Amino acid sequence: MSLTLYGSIPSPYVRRIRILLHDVDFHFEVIDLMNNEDQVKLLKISPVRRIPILKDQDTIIYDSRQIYNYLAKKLSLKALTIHQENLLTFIDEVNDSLVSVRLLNSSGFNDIQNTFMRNQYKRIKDTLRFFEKEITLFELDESDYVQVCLFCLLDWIAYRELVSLEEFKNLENFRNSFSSFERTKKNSPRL
Ligand SMILES: N[C@@H](CCC(=O)N[C@@H](CS)C(=O)NCC(=O)O)C(=O)O
Repeated sequence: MSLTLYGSIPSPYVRRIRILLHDVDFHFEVIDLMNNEDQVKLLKISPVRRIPILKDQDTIIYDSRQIYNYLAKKLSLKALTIHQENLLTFIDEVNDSLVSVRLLNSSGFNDIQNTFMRNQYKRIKDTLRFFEKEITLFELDESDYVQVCLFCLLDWIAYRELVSLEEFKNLENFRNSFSSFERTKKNSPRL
């Protein structure tokens, strides 16, 4: 298999693709977003400098959802339904809000009363509350891509200590169960 995945180890967007490719032979090209040389390497492949990026011979794909859709065809996986796409959009929204909050915090903007910050935290909490209920409808399935993405988000939140998950008991149970699968253990950001 001629697949190369470019990405960092802690990124939840990258981890979902690594989990998806659990049974597939691929090259993982580590990009440390904090490293200047890696930033130069990244700029050579993408002007927007976001990861994950997948390269399959002459084909290059720049977004995790597009990567899923590409791999679903290539590997004969199930296409996502509209409902699954919607759940994925909710997961991505929380992920993006947390990436923004983290960047602002590391740039010294810690004022959580600021309108932008307040809006991000509202979105994050309300969507986690939504999934706290929604998850009761899921049957645990390590090959379900939506569950994979939700797990990557929750485990990244826990790893980076971004938001307390204490009030989300169902989500915490889900995260613990998912952590025990072989396909999630080997790409933990804690390794
Ligand atoms: N919509 C993109 C989001 C990817 C994304 O935000 N990746 C983050 C890492 S978690 C990134 O590349 N951040 C670099 C930056 O913001 O400079 C996807 O689904 O692939």
